[in-house]
Amino acid sequence: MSASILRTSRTKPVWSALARARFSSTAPKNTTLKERLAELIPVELENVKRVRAEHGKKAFGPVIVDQLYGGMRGLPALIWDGSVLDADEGIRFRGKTIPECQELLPKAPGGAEPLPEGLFWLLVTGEIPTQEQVTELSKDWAARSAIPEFVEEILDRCPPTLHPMSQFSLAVTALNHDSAFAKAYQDGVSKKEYWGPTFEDSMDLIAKLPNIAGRIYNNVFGKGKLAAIDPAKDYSHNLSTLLGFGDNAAFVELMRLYITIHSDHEGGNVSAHTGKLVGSALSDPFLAFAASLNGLAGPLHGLANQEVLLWLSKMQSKIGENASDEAVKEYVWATLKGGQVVPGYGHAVLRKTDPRYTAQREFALKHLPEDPLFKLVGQIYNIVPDILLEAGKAKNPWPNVDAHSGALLTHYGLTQMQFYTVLFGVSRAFGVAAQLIWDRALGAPLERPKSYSTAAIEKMFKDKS
Ligand code: FAM
Repeated sequence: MSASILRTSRTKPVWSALARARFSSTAPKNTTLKERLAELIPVELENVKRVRAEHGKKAFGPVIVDQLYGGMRGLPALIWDGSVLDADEGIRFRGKTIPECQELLPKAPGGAEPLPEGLFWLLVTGEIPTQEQVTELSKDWAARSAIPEFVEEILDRCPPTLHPMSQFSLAVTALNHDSAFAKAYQDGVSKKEYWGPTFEDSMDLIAKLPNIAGRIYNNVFGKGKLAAIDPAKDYSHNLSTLLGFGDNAAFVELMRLYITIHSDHEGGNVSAHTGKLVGSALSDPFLAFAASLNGLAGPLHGLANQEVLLWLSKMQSKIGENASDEAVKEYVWATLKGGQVVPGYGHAVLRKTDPRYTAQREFALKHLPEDPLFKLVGQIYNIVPDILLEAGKAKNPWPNVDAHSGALLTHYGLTQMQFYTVLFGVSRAFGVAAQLIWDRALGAPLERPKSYSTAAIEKMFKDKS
């Protein structure tokens, strides 16, 4: 290890930083997120170098031809540090389950749900920040939250019939106008310094999303003038205020939980992988995340939260509210027989009930146990898995995150289902941004996997036989 790497920018020995980073999960006090990153990056660079030296030439699982045709399921192909998804257990953010995050991350005064600011710190550093560090992040994001006037104009000129996700993606793309990374690159910044402007863009990106989401919501659903960000309030509180729900303490708590659990789901899902892929071309974080949003807008991914509500309302208009189990079963079978998927059920990786579903169910049991839509979601949970098993196609018959979220939002009056994926997108920025920062810090290369034609595959095996 070189002498420069043995000492961090704050002249603390690297091994103490390494020990803290790996064996203690609490952030050292009196440091900002950027200062802490500056300490951790040289340590992690050394760590990656060691892992590659020790294991770089080892095989990491076989690839079979079906994986080339089958959407690359299970193919080990990416590094993603913020979270890892286990098929049975579900997501862990930097090694921590959702209940552990709920317990360990700082909360708002009087609140019980984690502040997403703390989750972002955890995703970036692997450490649990102090209450003060989280408050500083809230203030920093509030200070960065304004969006340029021309982006406001772009949004104001969108027809209300343009889907909120398309508007969201347009606005995030346009933020690239002020990208610190794009400017630094044009100015000839050294590769070693890429992470600094990427960090600044990532912070700006997250900070500006409430103003974009709020403006879309107000424009599309005719809610009038947008409220202002309050620098004394946390991120979720401000987002809630911009949507018109800031006075509802339970809704604000829901937003804290919602943003935390939707933030990251390892690297292979469409939105995360797209952000990483586009970022690998050194497109700035705004361009990379706009691409993530376009993937999230697909009905098999993030748009499923809208699809679930649509499916539930169609069900209610067809078989009525308080329908019998038999009537619900018939409706589910009709969906399958019509060649459609049951939205909110199944997953490409998970093979058990999604803990993000469970976290929302627990929230509902605490805050809205008698809500009719929540009860319907519970009734469906008791019916759909058996039907999917009997139908025999889906590898996972259990519910995912999207089966539940719309019912909670509807309860508090956020009934505009076309908007639901925008909230998912606000949250997903946390995970994508955290990885983009590390990709630039560790010098992640351009992604360029190898593709094959069917003819090439046939020829390859013919030549071998
Ligand atoms: N309803 C009906 N059929 C389903 C199904 C569902 N919920 N889930 C899977 N299948 C079918 C699937 O369409 C496929 O059929 P074909 O062989 O005819 O193509 C078969 O079962 C095998 O699929 P799989 O291997 O179990 O799942 P995949 O890994 O291919 O796909 C999902 C995973 C999530 C796209 C799929 O389960 C699905 O379409 N679910 C409904 C949409 C949804 O809820 N998406 C949100 C996922 C969420 F976690 C997120 O990203 N936000």
